[in-house]
Amino acid sequence: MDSFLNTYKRVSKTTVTLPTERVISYLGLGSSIGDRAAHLRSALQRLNSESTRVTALSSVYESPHLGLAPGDSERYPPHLNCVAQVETSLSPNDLLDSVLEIERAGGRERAERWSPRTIDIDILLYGAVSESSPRLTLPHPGIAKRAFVALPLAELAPQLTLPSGERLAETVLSETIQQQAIRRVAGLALSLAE
Ligand code: A4P
Ligand code: MG
Repeated sequence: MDSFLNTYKRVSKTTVTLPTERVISYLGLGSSIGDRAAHLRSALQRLNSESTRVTALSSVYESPHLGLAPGDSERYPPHLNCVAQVETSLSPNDLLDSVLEIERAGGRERAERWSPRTIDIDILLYGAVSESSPRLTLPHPGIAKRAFVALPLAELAPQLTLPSGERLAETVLSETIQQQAIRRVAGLALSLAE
């Protein structure tokens, strides 16, 4: 019954309902300060709503802050990252509003770009949508350059083809990805049940 209710959007107080088209989207989550695993869990629980169902989760990965300048390792602690597959009835812009709100609820403060964060959520892919506006670029331009995105995403969708024409399963074998220091955190499985 729950899944039936989630598939149909009530449009009036009468019994009229319309099917809601849902799009598969992949979100990259990251946390680098405080109880990082707890920040990821809270964000996933907030994400999992009537409009946006979390349908699959990758493993959790730990890696040093990418873009670290020499001597900055204390200021920029290592991140935990994961990827969530969601099915959403929101438009790309509404999904961005929703993830920005979840970042705010998770204590995210924006100081400078790339600053340490309790929770960061990027929209990696939204169906097959390809667009670029000052507010939103889809697919996210960092997928093929960042091991902390490409590895967890490839767990969930190795068959995905990036705008370059490359399949994700090949991307993860590239030198760019393979040379980055990163580890899968064994024994830290995220689930919505907690
Ligand atoms: N924006 C545009 N496209 C998107 C999209 N596809 N998804 C805009 C989400 N947002 C998108 O983001 C700034 C603005 O980007 C948003 O308001 C939205 O309008 P932000 O989250 O405020 O800024 P940011 O995260 O500091 O910068 P940015 O460019 O998003 O950086 P990233 O890509 O998040 O990278 N190292 C490790 N190991 N793990 C990490 O997670 N993250 C970063 C930051 C650097 N190094 C890291 C990690
Ligand atoms: Mg971000």
